Amino acid sequence: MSENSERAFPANFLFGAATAAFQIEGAAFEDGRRASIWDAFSREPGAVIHADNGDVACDHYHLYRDDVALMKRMGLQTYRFSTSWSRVRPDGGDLNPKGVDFYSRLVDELLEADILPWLTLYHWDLPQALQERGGWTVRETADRFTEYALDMHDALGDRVNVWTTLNEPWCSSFLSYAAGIHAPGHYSDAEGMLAAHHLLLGHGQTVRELRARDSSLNLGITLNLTVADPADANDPADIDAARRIDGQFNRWFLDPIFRGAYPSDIMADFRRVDAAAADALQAAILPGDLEAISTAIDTLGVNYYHGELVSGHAPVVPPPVGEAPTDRPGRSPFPASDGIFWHERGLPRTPMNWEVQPEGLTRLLTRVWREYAQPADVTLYVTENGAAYDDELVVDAGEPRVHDAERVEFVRDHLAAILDAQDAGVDVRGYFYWSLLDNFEWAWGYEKRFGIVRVDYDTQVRTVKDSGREYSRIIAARALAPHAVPAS
Ligand code: GBH
Repeated sequence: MSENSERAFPANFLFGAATAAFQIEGAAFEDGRRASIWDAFSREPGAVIHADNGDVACDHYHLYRDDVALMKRMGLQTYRFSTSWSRVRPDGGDLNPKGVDFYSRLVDELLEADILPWLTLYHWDLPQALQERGGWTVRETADRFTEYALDMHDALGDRVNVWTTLNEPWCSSFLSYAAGIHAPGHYSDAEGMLAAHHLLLGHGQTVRELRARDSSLNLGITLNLTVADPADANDPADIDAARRIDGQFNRWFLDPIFRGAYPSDIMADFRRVDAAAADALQAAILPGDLEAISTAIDTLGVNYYHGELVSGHAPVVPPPVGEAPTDRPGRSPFPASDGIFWHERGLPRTPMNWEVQPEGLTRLLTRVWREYAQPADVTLYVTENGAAYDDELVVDAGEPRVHDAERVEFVRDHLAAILDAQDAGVDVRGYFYWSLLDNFEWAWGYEKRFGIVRVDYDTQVRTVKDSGREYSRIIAARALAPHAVPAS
């Protein structure tokens, strides 16, 4: 593809940005909201860097009108946000009308600004009361989730068309119940497997119920997907390592949703490493579950950050470690990662130690389109993609500015990767930068800044970064200009 020609996006392509309730709202105990697992976890010593928590965050609960006005000025066509279960049903059960009302006002504000609301029902903030009854390791939580979803539909179904059940169930199962680094911070492979199943069940039965209520809704799920490459494409041990990482990240979720079956090779791997855990999982999969999980969806959201280069052999040059900044020990989130090593390939890395690999997005979209989405008549959107950089606020000609040149390039390169996928025949219809705002980056607290808008956590002042300005120009032009426009 020529570097010098302007590359236009199709007319139906949507440009947006994403956030999540716990990461931006604050007002953690206002208007009847009660603790979620992240409120509880962030209070455990050593769980979150600097003991940061979500009590105030970006104070979006109070500043949402200003934030929507900012999105409008930036030219965003759509805004992906999540609703907080513990605001709406503070104990997981009874409805809190004040909590619902916040989302009703937010949606009205978005519609007034002509911004399409893209609603996610679960972005990791389970009510703590439900965790105390077993959280996602118990089946009841899937039923409570569907009830909560139906409450949200009662309140917003007349104004919200796009409904995403879950954000990244891999994170809210394996990272949370097996690796110990996300709430509730457990260290059990068996719990991770059970949580993943009950999350998927909650997804499937919610899609089924919402579809029965209103066939015109656009229903879907967002997965964190990756490209797993063998360090040596001719080495059987490396190929097997890539198979297992692909299987545990991608196919473990894609296959039940699109094909109604868990991948048998990974099920066998789980059994090989922990037969008791595999037995517990098999016992939890009841007749009808996979039919529910594979209920037809309209939209698959793809969150892409980086790929994985894996091997069956120890590396000569080990890559930097990318997770668990905290005092808590971290475990592997992959039950069957025995004998798998990550290798260094010399790609640039962000301060999260994540590789910057835009071409991985092209390959990922192409593969997911051909193997899963196209045969099922499902539309693809990139629902998250972004990077943390060590941004600095400067004053330039009397104006506050953030010259985040690396993020400008990151956004441009990933949008180009989407255009490359479209050139290869992939129907991908939108891009949401993660994130609109700097926000609570889970175990990293407020230390890592992903926003195209800077947040000053003392004053709550927002400053659009150079990347945000560039994104606005791209949206206005609906095209990638040949060279990075110099910061104005
Ligand atoms: C997203 O998840 C979240 O949806 C969002 O809330 C978050 O703020 C944002 O990204 C930035 O982190 O192989 O164990 O080293 C991130 C998805 C998937 C990215 C796993 C890191 C490597 C995990 N993550 N990946 S590991």
